[in-house]
Amino acid sequence: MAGLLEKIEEMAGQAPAKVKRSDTLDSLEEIRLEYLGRKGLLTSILHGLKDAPADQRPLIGKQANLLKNKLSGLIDQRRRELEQQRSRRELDSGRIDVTLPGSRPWTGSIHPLNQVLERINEIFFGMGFALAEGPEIEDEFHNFDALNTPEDHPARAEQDTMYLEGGMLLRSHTSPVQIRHMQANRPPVRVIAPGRVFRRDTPDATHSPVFHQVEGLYVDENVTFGDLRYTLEQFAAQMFGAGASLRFRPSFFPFTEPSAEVDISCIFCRGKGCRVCKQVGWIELLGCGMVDPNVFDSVGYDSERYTGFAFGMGIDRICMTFNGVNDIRLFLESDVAFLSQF
Ligand code: 2NM
Repeated sequence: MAGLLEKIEEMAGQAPAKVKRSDTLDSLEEIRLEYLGRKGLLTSILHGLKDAPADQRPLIGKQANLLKNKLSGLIDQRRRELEQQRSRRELDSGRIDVTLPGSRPWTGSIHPLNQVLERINEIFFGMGFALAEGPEIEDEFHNFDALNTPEDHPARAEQDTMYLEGGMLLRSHTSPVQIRHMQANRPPVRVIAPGRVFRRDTPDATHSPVFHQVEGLYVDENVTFGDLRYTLEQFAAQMFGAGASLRFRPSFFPFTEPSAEVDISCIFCRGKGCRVCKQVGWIELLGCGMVDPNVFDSVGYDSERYTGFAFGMGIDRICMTFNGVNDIRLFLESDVAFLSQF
């Protein structure tokens, strides 16, 4: 049975390499079972020894045992290596990699309308204006009568103004804040009144029954239309850049005389004409004028001694133009996906 010796020799040539190549503890165990298991190749040679010719038994037995010892030594060594690799991997996976980018916590942001409002406030504070605030629920006197608005003015109609029970209403502009401020303070007066205002409008992309205004009022002796123009031009330069120019168009408001509507040269095309200004080169910015003497009379100011200018602008439109927002309703919907862009 010279075949057994040759088989042992063949195994001795292959098995050690297989052990070295094994790269998992499972595959190493498979190799151990293949040779040294209860039905393994080497085990069955040792068991079959009694059938080999007597003169060859000692040699076959010796070679088989040598290989068995060598192989189990190699397998034990390889097992230790693989176990070491495994525990290193486990340690590595539990380690904190301080170079990994962190996960950013959610932070809130200032509402886009308030960003615009804060900027406007800062500019007028810088020119000596103070903040004035007042109630959103008003009476007809402060919202209309004191503002020289006649009984039959369309703005007073129920289809334009939101009336509440008991003759109260939701203010349709922030002018009543300035009426209250004048009632409580003597000239000189320099205030801006920002806030929420309400009109009966059917909501669409450009109309909202709730929108936002900043109004300004400057009363003293010798205040002129020139002061109004200079103040608004300073404001425009700081808000929109030194290149912005203003255009005054004659207009009408019950509470000012003369009155004007002011356009700003388009901040996107610098007046050349583009999509934003609808090829006109100008964008409507605000309304303004010299306070009507009747308004001063209704708050007890001497209209012979004092003059003043006032202006009012909608913040929502400015904010839309600034930010390329095409639907005014987005500002009131508290949609975090929209608001988190600002
Ligand atoms: C505007 C346009 C023109 C205005 C007038 C007053 C007050 F109270 F002094 F009479 N406050 N705001 C005014 C003037 C508002 O908004 C387009």
